[in-house]
Amino acid sequence: MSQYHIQSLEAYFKVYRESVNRPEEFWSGIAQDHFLWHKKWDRVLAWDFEKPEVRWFEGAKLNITENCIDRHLSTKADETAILFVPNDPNGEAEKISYRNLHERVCRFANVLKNHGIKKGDRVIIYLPMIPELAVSVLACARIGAIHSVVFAGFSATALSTRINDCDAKMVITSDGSYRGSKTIDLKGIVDQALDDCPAVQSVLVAQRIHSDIHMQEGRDHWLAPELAAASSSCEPEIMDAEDPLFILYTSGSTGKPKGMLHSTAGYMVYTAYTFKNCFQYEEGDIYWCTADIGWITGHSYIVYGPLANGATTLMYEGVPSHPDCSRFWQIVEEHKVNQFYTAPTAIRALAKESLDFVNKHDLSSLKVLGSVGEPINEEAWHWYNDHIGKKNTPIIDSWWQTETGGILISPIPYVTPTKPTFATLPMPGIQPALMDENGQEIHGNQVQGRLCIKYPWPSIARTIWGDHLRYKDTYFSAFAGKYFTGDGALRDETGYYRITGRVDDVIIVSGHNLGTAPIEDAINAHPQVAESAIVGYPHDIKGNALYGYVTLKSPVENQENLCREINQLISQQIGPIAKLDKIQITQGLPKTRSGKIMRRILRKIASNETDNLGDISTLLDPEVVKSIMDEALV
Ligand code: 7RM
Repeated sequence: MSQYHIQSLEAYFKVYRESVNRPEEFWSGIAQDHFLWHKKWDRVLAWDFEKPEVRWFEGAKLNITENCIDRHLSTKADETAILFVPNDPNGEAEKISYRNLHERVCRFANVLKNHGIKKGDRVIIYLPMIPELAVSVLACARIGAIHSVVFAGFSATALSTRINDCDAKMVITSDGSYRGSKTIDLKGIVDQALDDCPAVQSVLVAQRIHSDIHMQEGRDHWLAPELAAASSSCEPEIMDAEDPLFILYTSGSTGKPKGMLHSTAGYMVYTAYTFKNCFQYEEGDIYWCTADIGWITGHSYIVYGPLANGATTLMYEGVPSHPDCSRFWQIVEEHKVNQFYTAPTAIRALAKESLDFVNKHDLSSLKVLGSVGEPINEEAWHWYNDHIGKKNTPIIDSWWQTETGGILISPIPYVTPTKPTFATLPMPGIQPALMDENGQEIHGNQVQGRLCIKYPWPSIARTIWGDHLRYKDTYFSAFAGKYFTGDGALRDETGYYRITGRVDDVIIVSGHNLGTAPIEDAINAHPQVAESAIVGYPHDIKGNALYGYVTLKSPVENQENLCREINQLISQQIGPIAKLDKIQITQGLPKTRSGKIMRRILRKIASNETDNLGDISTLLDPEVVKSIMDEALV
């Protein structure tokens, strides 16, 4: 008997033990009972982290869209699969039932076929958060084409790099997108990108903003008439367990983006299982993840994980601040959202604003709050807990990566007691290890090191598209026989994990290992501070000294006092060793489009190495960099 749904701490420990002692039995039990297979596997797992090579459920045959759509039709055809909430606050939400989703995916799949797209072909999807985005992802999966979604905030250069890297034959886009009160000319960006992409044969264009765009004869096609003319049934392509499902690009610390390749069966099983447990999703619940489908969070926890469980997944087109900063809470109230999953950067931005935005809405439907993308600092955790969760809604601080496909370390709400800033315990099947600088595993509790995973789990990325050597070098070379995450973590006295940030964020000051997150927590405790980021810069005596960039909730008169108070807080909470040598009050921090602070750039500015800042094209607002360089230091 398999344990798909964990409902007590006792059950968690039991299942966890089994999953480590007999991983193959554990995962085949989960896979067996909860999915639709055309043929079961011959072998559960084959792996070798030296090569590296991982294969799950080899020999099995399936189609992931049958698992996400068709198999729910007999029981919930009229229930809502996707609840689409448009950018326009006066616009009406659209309920897409499982029946309707099935029809739309089939039509779209037939359009792809009509354009010559076959199993294994790569299709780039560059769309805003509109239903066509989810539908096109599933349509690719229906016919075995490999989708690669590029977040529709990336530039033409970033887009063309990705199109060329995976040799895509087709691009799916829209005339434009709404972003708050603005519109963005997506088709114009695609046109520019395609000047450098000779292999692209066709472009499908969804109409969203009704702008006047250029359509290139023979290459560009309006989507709507083609969908209307296509058949509404499409037999799923029967895929092997290890056939590729998608490529998703993630930025490396240097060089070109890495096209992480995920395969079919393991990804499906793991995202479905973790969705069910990490969100404790129950029949009838309304689940909302605020990420964009252009990120892994959207792939796994807006589309595949929820739909594989027959859930209702809310998809929001807009931004948190339109028409004002109450929008998220207004949507939660209006649609009675039960599980809400967002990023620390969004929480911090909203926490800066008046509490009236929150308090005028009824948030009593909420049962689970999630956080992902960055370490969630104490202050943001408490704000989320107190004001959104009203102190009685568990926060799951879920740690994972594009490479891991699904959540690896996270509390299970109502099961795992939470602890601010701790991602707590590994999911079943996940075997973390903390490593020291000499490559030795650090055993026991109350220890800190580099976070590795010792054993494969079903949704680990299988390779970097076109560059297996880079895959090996990046993830399997630092520590022999282990997957290296690039993150640092500590394990507390009870075995809970706290992710301290990328290992390159660890700063060694006078021989002391300082993580950036705890220092930032101390700074953020100051009532005037909105956000902060700490980096190291070379120092003759200490080796490294600490440089803090701080943004404020509102301007202060006496910056020197403020800086003194900040250092007092750090001294109290961590110790004088962690006091900042320099503090810069700044207008903004350089963030990637998914909300991660790019410390690499701040490090260069702090070290006066501004000649070569590296690639800043993935920044949300590249202008911020210049203003940081122009600001005077305190
Ligand atoms: C899901 C996602 C991965 C990196 C990862 C970490 C950081 C993500 C947390 C976190 C602390 C968390 N994929 N990260 N979640 N750090 N606590 N709960 O974000 O590929 O875009 O980024 O994000 O550094 O390695 S990602």
